[in-house]
Amino acid sequence: MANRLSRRQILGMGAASLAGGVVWPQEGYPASQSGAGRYKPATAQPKAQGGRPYWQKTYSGGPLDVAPLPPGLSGEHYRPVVVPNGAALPFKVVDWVKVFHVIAEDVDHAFDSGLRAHCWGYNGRVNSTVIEAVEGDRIRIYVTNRLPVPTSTHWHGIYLPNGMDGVGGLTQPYIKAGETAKYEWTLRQYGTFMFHSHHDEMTQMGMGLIGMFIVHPRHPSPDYRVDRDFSLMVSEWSIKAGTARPNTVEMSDFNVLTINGKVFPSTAPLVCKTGDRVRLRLGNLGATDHHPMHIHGHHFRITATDGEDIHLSAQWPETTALVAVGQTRNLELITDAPGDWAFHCHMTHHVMNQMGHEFPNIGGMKPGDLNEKIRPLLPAYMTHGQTGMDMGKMAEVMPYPRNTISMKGATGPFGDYISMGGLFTIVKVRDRLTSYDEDPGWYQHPPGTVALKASDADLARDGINVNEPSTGG
Ligand SMILES: [Cu+2]
Repeated sequence: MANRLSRRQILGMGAASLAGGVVWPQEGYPASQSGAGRYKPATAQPKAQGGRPYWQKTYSGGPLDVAPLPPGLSGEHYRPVVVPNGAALPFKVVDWVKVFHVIAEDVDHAFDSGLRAHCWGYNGRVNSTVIEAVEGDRIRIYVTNRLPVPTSTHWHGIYLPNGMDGVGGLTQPYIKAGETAKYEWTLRQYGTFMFHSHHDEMTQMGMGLIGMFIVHPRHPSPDYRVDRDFSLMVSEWSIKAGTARPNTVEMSDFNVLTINGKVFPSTAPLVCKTGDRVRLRLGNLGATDHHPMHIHGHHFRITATDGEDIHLSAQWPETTALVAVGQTRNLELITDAPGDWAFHCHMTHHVMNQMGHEFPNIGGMKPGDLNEKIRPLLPAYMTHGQTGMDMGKMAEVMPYPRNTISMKGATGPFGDYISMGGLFTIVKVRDRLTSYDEDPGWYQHPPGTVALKASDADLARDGINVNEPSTGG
């Protein structure tokens, strides 16, 4: 029984905790140490018993009656995150309270220059409106519902009073069409979180009612400071070719995969300088798919989840991080290799644009003169994909319906097609930049560092006979 606390001890702890109230860590608190800057109860935590530590942290941010701190201000207390293809929501300060106004509404959204759809979004943007605040801030968020149906807004991963949790029908009444609800609490943690509709989620999140919620630490450790801090929300949609409204009934066959509501080539590049410390904050509020996000030419460390920072000794080096539905992951790296580096989901179907999947597998089929026979009837006909998906060629010759980006990628620096779409963007690392806000164009490779067609001289020097039978190793 030595390892167990007596009932009296437990009651005593509770009383001490209540009497002691709660304080914030003092200025200079080593936030990178255990607890990572979160505020702590004033009373001492119970020590490990019998050499066997037992769970002693708070898992919900501790007591609610913490006094707010002065509003943390951009430039003074934090460096704002970068939101490619999006923006942070403005706020005003009223009597030390940060006041935000979230508006759920119809948005005519462009996923790319070739595809628009009638979506729902927050404050005129789809998936790319970010709420940004600081640990210790008192925040008041008004949510105005301009949709034709009821909604509610959940603050995903955030410690708050139960009645502010935003689960329609469970913790609050619906926000009916035309109504405005008021949420208010004090932020008692920092990290990468999200917000989304929590009423008829399948429809409302599928229509676009999702966003990132970034909370900066009140006392950041030196480790927290990065040169580039990107907020990236990934999601998935079903929009059949030729239509202009997401099909939210779809359960598995998604064909438009987005970062901050955009597909490649409309995803804004992540512009960095050589040697920058870079944080990629990823969130996934898609319907059903988890996304293994992969970087080229570098590796990153997974430094935090939406639960908490991961201690340095436990950070996991990877080139691919799985971001499951409902998760956030902070990835950190040093961009020390100049170039245009792909950063994308590694599920091959998630880097395609608006592909339909309802056709037979004709890989390896010999179409003969089928194309020529059919073209008098259908001038742009091409047998679909017998040697793969040459998207550039298909985009040129295939007759697609209006408002469709089937197979669309982009022409790259060598004049060839980059056969990617969807969950794909480019980390552009440069030795010199005039501005982080401008696309620096394609990378200019130093001479001799591009894989080009081998010359006859190369082949002769190295004794490569391109016609010799392959040995199979
Ligand atoms: Cu994916």
